[in-house]
Amino acid sequence: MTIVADVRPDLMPYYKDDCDPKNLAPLWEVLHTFARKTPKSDCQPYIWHYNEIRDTLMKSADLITAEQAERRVLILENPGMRGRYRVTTSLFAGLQLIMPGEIAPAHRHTQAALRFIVEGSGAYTAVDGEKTIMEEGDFVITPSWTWHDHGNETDTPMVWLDGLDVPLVETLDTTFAEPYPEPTHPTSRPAGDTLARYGMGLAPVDHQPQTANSPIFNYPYSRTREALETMRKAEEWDPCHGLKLRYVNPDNGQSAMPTLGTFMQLLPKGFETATYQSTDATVFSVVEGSGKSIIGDETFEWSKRDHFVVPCWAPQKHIANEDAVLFSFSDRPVQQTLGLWRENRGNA
Ligand code: GTQ
Repeated sequence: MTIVADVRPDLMPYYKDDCDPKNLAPLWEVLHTFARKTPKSDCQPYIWHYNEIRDTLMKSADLITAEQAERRVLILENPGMRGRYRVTTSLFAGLQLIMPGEIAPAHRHTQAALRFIVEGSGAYTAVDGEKTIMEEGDFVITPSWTWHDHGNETDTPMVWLDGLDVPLVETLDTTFAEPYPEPTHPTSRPAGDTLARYGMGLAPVDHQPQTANSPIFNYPYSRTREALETMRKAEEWDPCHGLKLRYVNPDNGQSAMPTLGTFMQLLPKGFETATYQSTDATVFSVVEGSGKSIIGDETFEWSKRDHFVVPCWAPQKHIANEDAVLFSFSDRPVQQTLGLWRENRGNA
C-alpha cells in the first residue's frame, strides 16, 4: 500500500523555514513558472523610427568622442526590459556612430558582433588584421575573440546597427574582454582578401576551418541585392517570408556566426505575408521601401532605416507598401543547435 501525503498548507511555512537556511526550495511551488504551455517573455514589440532618433544619436558626438567612449552606441532597449541593455532576452542591439576622423579603438571580447550598415559610406572595420570598407546594407561580422577597430576616414558620419550576443554570453558566464595596446590593430592582409579567398564559391585548396565562424567578414549589399533581384524573376514567393535568404558560412552552410542568425528578405509592392510565429525573437532593420507589420495586436508602420523587434512566438505579418527589403537577426542558430527552435507557419 502506498501512503500518499496530504497537502498541508498549514505546515508549508515551517517547512520553508527549514529549507531556507539550507539553500533549498520546494519545486512544486514554482514548477508552473517553468513548465508552461507556450513561452512567456518580457520582450515587447517595438519600433524605433530613424527620423525620431537620428538627432539624439548625432548629439552624442557633442558629448564624447568615439575614442573616449570606446564604442559610441545608443542601445536599443526593449521597453519590456528597460535597464537591462537588451533588445530581446538574449540579444543586444545598438546604433553606433562614428564621425569623420574618429577611431573606435581595437579590442576583443567573447561576445560576437554583427554590423549592419544603416547610414553613410566609406568607414572601415578591421577584423584580425584586415580592413573592410563598409557601404549601406553591408553585413559585417566580428566573431568572438577577434580583434576589431572601426575608423571613419570620410567626411560624413557613419551609423550602423550593432547586434551582439551579450545577454546570452552573460547568462553562460563566459565573458572575457581585453583592449589592444594601440588604437588600431596592425593590418596583415590587403582589403578584400578574405572575400576573394572564400566569397566566390571557391576556397584555398588546403583551407581547414579553425572556428565555427564564416571566413568571410563582409557580405556586401551589392551582391545580396543582386541575388534577390535575380531570384524574384522566378516568382516563387514564400507565403510567410516573400523572398528570404539567410547569410551562410561557406565552410559549413550554417549561419555566419554560431550565435547570430542573419537574414535578408524582399517583399514586393503589395505583398502581404501569412501570419507566422517563431521562437527566435527577431530584430529588423528596414533597408529599402516602406510598409507595416502587425505584431501581436499592434500595427507598426515602417520605412527606410527604422528598426523594430518581434518578440518570441508573437504572431507576425508584414505588408509592403512598395518594394521593401528587410534585414533581420536573431539567436536562431543557438536554438536550432540545441533542438529548441520552433515555428508556426500560417495558422497562428
Ligand atoms: O563595436 O566592438 O554596440 O564592443 C557594443 C559593444 C559594439 C564593438 C557595441 C562593443 C561594440
